[in-house]
Amino acid sequence: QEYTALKLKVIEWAPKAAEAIKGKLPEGASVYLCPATLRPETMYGQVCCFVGPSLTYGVYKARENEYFVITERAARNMAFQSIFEKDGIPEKAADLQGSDLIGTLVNAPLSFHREVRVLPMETVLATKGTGVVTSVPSDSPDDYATVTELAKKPDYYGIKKEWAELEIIPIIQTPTSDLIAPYLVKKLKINSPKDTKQLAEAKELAYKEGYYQGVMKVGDFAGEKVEVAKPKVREQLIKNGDAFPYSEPESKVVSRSG
Ligand code: ZZB
Repeated sequence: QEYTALKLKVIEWAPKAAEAIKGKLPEGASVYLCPATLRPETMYGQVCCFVGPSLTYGVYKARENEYFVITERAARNMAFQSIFEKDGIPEKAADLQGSDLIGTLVNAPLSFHREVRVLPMETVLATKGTGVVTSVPSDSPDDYATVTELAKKPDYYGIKKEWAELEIIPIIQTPTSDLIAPYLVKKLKINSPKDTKQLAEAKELAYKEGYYQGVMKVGDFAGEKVEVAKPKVREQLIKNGDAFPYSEPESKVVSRSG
């Protein structure tokens, strides 16, 4: 799988995360949460960044004064892809529990919402990508189901309701809708992030329709087909230093096509 790993710069740490990294990073270092995505063209629609609350993350040194928050598994992969200044064994500055990160404020490159919060997603897999997921509820049914659930029970999830209620802006027009994910979630009667079977079906439909029939509604490539715009948005993100290529070995268990 060839992912695009995005760099979401930490603006303000949640109190527990601040505590956990205290004294462990050089003064003035930049720290980024790095979600891996297959849909760089949807980055205009980011509304939050998900972590698995029960997963463990590390703060890894990428280069002088630059650190990435990702799973250890992802750090090991990156260390072999010349993503870090030093190849081989990744250098870890601190450990962070996913739950400690909830509420952290990050910058979201390209998004209409310049600053978004880190929120919990129970279905984040430790075995895929970086364990960090950027949330685009306009085009990802899983993301739409999760932000809907979070906004319903903010106290239960230990968040502020408004963190889960950022406006969902249409990014891609398809023959059925310009908000394909909410459309499919309603159509397939998906009530919660736990409806995993229907969500898998919705995801497949959203991928296919978005990729083959989608047209960009926003951004520098508005009016262009998604198929054409996707690599252009990716290049732009990488050129601006907001993202980097990250690949991981194809695994039967975690692959989308199975
Ligand atoms: C933004 C985005 C926007 C995504 C969209 C999808 C969609 P896949 O398809 O199963 O191979 N993802 C990445 N890492 C994880 C993880 N560790 N646990 C759970 N989900 C993860 O997975 C690739 C997509 O799954 C990634 O692309 C990411 O969400 C999420 F409009 O990033 B995506 C129809 C999907 N649309």
